[in-house]
Amino acid sequence: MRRILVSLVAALLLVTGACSSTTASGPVTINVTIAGGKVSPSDAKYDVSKGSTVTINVTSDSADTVHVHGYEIEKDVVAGTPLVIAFTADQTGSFDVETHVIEATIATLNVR
Ligand SMILES: [Cu+2]
Repeated sequence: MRRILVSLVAALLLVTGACSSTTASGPVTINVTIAGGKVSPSDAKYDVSKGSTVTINVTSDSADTVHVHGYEIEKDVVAGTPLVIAFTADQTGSFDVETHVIEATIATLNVR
């Protein structure tokens, strides 16, 4: 019984890992949609290799601000106008990407 449970948990981790996180080294692209006061993805985890380019494409139906913690990149999003934030992940650590108007966490970047 315990063994079944363990493999079930492992399978679940594999499935959720495949959806919400990318482990590949190289560039990371995150496509963000803010609509109706909700953000997608919401609280996704991304593994990023140090030195990789991170590109965050944001489209929103309302004005907001996107903040990449640690890198201190903060950009205003205009409703209906796509915003691109691109930077090199040259600091290691765990960094939240947030919206400051609807106060949501879009993603956490784990740079190592
Ligand atoms: Cu913030």
